[in-house]
Amino acid sequence: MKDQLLKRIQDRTAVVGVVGLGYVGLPLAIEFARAGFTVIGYDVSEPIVAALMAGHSHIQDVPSGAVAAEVAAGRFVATTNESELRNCDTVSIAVPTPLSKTRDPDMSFVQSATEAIARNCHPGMLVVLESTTYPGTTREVMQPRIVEKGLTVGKDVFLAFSPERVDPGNPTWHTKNTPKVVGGLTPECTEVATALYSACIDVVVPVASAEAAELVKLLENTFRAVNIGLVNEMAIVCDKLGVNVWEVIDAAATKPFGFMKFTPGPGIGGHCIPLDPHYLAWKMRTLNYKTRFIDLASEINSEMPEFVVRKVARALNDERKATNGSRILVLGVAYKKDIDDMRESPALDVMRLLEQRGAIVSFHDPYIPSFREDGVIHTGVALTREQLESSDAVVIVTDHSGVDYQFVVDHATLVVDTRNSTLRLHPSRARLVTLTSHHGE
Ligand code: SAJ
Repeated sequence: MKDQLLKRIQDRTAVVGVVGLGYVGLPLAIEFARAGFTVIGYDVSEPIVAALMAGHSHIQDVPSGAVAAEVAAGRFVATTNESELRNCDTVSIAVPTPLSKTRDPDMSFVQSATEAIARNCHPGMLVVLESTTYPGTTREVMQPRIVEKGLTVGKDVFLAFSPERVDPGNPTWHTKNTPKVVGGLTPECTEVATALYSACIDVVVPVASAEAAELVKLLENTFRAVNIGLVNEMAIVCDKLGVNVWEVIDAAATKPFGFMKFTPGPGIGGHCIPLDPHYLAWKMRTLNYKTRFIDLASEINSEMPEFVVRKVARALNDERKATNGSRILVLGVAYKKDIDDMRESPALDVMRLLEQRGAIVSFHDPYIPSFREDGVIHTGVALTREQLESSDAVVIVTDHSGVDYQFVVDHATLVVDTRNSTLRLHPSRARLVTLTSHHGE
């Protein structure tokens, strides 16, 4: 079975399946199609499937032209019909792995995808899980469903984990040129999965097991969460000492070795960094171990929105204004610069906390004209001179590149800058407050 599948991968006659056509699955499907495979993309969303078949991409990093080209060439088909998976020789799963409100893994999407594949799997199939999850998922959650069909892993069916490393909006690193780690449940599984990804990704890095591959991803993202927590704590330290944290970090970053720059901010957002480390923390709790770095980083990162709101309140107070009743414009609400994604954005916390203190909050984000939260549609305002002049404070929460910050500081009266976007501007009308402008309470 293994040799037959390897040959079909080699000569591109293997039919490649991708389950979940989001910011991970769609770029991957397009790369497989470009490598010459026939690709079947399965998603539960009718609108997404219909749009893709009409040549429209819903993912910022995937141009519609790229989708249209592969659809027109007959190399990419999107479908909501799970029985199409029966025609696939390989299936890569890229579905969400959110956390529940109690910070426990929500494996429902992975389980549904696994069930769909189990109903349609056949001897000779390779299944690769890409969704970020706790170590052991591939072996403990997926394997039992697949082998129920009487298939033997490593012999007539192959199971592996390969973490996604998509960095939305990154102009340099894309699916094809970002090294891909692969770890199988058996050496044969690793071999087959390595052959598949080597067909469309420049560098593939096999590791000894699925658990190792699962942990690689969690180390990568825990590394980020912990280091962001460190610089956020440094911002609190600098605030209390009256030192500019950005100057300290930029000067530390001149060290040519042994240092990596991270920047403080209003908290962390996105579907990865705030969540992924909790998958590891959860798993280790089941083994009676407390992952203290993860918990501490999460604690500090989660308190940054409150830190920002206290900073705003303090700055208004300096002008004998209460937050209560003040008109506050939040500038940039996406979870990070130059993208249109709101998931877990700290801006949502900042706006909610300001409103809880009685502020009248509006927002402007060039990437997000409006967003829905808890069933309510929030619509942004235009960044006009009147809007700025009528605001008691403007809070820069996400530092999109395309915003004219000089225009902002020329017309606002007070600007609280949580991202160091106003560093090199000309002197202006507005009073500028940064994360560490005041001596802390
Ligand atoms: N952030 C900071 N300070 C920093 C870096 C980030 O406050 O120094 C904040 C950002 O504003 C954002 C959050 O942290 O709210 C996450 O930012 P991120 O840069 O980690 O970006 P993500 O979550 O979109 O994507 C990350 C990937 N990013 C990078 O490596 C730069 C990568 O870790 C993963 O491929 C991806 O998560 C994922 O899918 O796991």
